Amino acid sequence: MTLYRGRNNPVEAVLFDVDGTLADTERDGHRLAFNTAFEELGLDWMWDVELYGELLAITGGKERIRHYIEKYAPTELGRSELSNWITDLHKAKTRHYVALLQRGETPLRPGVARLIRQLREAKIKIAIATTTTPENVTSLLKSTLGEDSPSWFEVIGAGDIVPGKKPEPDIYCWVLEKLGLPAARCIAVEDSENGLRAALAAGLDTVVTVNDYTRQQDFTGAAAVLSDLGEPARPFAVLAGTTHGREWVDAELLMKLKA
Ligand code: XBP
Ligand code: MG
Repeated sequence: MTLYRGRNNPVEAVLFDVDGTLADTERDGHRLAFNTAFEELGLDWMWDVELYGELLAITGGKERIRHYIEKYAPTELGRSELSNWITDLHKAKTRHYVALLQRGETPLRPGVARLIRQLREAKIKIAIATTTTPENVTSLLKSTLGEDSPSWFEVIGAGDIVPGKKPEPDIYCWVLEKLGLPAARCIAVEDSENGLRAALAAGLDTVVTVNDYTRQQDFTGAAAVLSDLGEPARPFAVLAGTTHGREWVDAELLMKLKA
C-alpha cells in the first residue's frame, strides 16, 4: 500500500460533490421525488426530463421550487406563508427521495467506489461538499458503500448549513475550514458548471466528470474534464485537459493534476 501523507504530497484531501458526481441522481432520483411530492400535495405540476434540465440551473431543491413558481406558476406566489409551504413540500420530496435511495436502485458512477477505497487506503482524507439535503447524502452513501461509509468522510458539508448554494463557494469554504486544510492541498471532483464555479472560487483545483445534463456546460478552468472517473477495464474519455497518459482517476493522477 502506498502512503502519500507528508510534506511532498500535494493532495491531502479530495472533496466530492454528490449529485451527478458520485451517482446520476438527478433525472431518475430527485426529479421523480419532486414529482411524487407534487402529486402527494395535490399539485398538477410535472417536471419532465427536459424541464428539469433547465431547472437544474438553480441549485437547491427549495430554491428550485421557488424559481419554478416564479416562472411557471406565479399565481402560487400569493400563498400565505409561501416559504413554509415550500419547506413542507420539500420535506415530502426528501422523504420520497430517501425511500427511492433505500430501494438500492441508484448505483455509483464508474470509478467512484474504487477511487474512494484507494484514497482511504492511502490515508488521503475524503470529504463531501454538496447543496443537497444531509439525509440524502447519508442515504446514498449507505445504500451504495455500506452502513458505516458516512463515517469514512472526514467532513460532510451539505444543504442549508451555509447561506449561499453553488455557484457560491460557501460550501467548499466551510468544508475546507472544517478540514483545517488550505485549498492548495486539496482537489475537488464535480459534475456541473455551477459546482466547478463554486470549487474554483474557493481556490480548489477541480476535476469534472460530466453527465447527460452537464456535458454541454462551460468547464473553463477545470484541471481536466472527463466522461467519468474510469476503471482499469473501462477507461475514461478525455474531453479537455491532460491526463498524463492515464486512463482512470486514481491518487497518482490527482496529484499530477495538481502539480
Ligand atoms: C445538487 C442540487 C440539489 C439536488 C436536490 O447540486 O442542486 O438541489 O438537485 O437536492 P450539486 P435537495 O450537485 O451542485 O451540489 O432537494 O435536497 O436540495
Ligand atoms: Mg453536482
